[in-house]
Formats: sequence, C-alpha cells, structure tokens
Amino acid sequence: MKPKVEHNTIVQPFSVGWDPNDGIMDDPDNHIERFLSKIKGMFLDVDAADAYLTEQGDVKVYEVYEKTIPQRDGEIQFCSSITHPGQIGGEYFMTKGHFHARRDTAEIYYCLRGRGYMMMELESGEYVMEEMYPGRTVYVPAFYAHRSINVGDEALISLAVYPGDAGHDYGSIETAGFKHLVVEKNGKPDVIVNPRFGKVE
Ligand code: M6P
Ligand code: ZN
Repeated sequence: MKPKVEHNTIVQPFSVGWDPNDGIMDDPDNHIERFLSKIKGMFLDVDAADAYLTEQGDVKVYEVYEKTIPQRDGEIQFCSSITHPGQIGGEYFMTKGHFHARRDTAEIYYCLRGRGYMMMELESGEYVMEEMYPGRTVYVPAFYAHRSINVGDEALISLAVYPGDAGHDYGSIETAGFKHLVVEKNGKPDVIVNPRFGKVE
C-alpha cells in the first residue's frame, strides 16, 4: 500500500497576533501548560520540588502557544515559548527539552523578554550554552537537544521556529535528563554535571 501523503492539504495563508510582553498568542490552536506537579521529576532535587508544592502550591513552569501546521517537509512550525521565573533546590525553571525526532533539523529562538540560557547538548553529552535576552537570536543546530532556562526574575519569552517535520523526541531526556544542569551558585548561574545522567531508572 502506498504511504498516505498529506500534500493535498494546503495551508491557507494566515497571520496571528502575538504580544511580546506576555507571549500570549491570540487564537492559538494549542496552549500547552506544564505545571510543576506534572514535571517535578525533571528537577534534580525532587524533595525540594515536593516541598515547593506543599508550601507554595502548584505553579506553571512553562507554557507554549502555537498554531497547528501540518508536520511535513516544506512547512515551518512556530510557537511562543514562555518559561516562568523560579527555582527548585537552586535549579532554575526550564523547559523539559527535547531532541527533534528528525535529528537533522535545526531551530531558532528569537528572545523578546527575560534573561536565560539555551542549553544545547549532543547525545554524547557535549554541550554549548547560549545566552538569551531581548533582541538575541539563538541558533540550535541539528542533532542538539535543547532546553530554555530562565535565570531572571520575569518570564523568558521567545519565538521558536523550526522545520515542519522536525517532531519532538523526549525519550532519553525523560529517563536520563540532560547531562548539564544550571543552578544558582553565589547568586549566579553555574553549570553542574547531572549525577543521574546515563542512569536509566
Ligand atoms: C519551544 C519549541 C517547542 C517546544 C517548546 C517547549 O517553544 O521548541 O517546539 O515544544 O519550546 O519545550 P519542550 O517541548 O521541550 O517541553
Ligand atoms: Zn525543538
């Protein structure tokens, strides 16, 4: 049987409003909200996450607004990425992070608000971190897992743009995490090696 090709669905031209102050997109098709209670396992100090939940309740760590674009070569995905400020056991609030399912696809992030880092890591654990602040664009090359980390005290807001058929692969990140984590040390961001990296639970 021939594979089903989606190319007969043509996307109509459109535009969308998007507020650079709060990152909220008008009329999104998807609004993904990640609450601490659901993603606490990605922080190194899960006891600190539990204590946070008990003392301060559940909070939104990050959220994404997007329009639905067909996942195919030739289209472009774009979304508004909002990572809120906060820390768990000294580790800054961040996105889960992912590889692209199609590994040979890149992504750009154009930062509009806040202060943070893009952590980019190869499967081998080699990493590069780039600063994010308004007016700065980060190029995430193909093959790098990537995660936004908010080291400031307001939301870190970026526009992310990537190939239509890139997809998301969370597999190894959900089990082993990133090899490098960013924590606050003496009031400043510092990189530490994740003691859980490479250990499948
Ligand atoms: C950015 C983009 C999205 C991604 C989102 C949240 O906006 O890279 O593709 O989904 O961040 O990050 P994650 O998927 O790692 O949770
Ligand atoms: Zn991506």
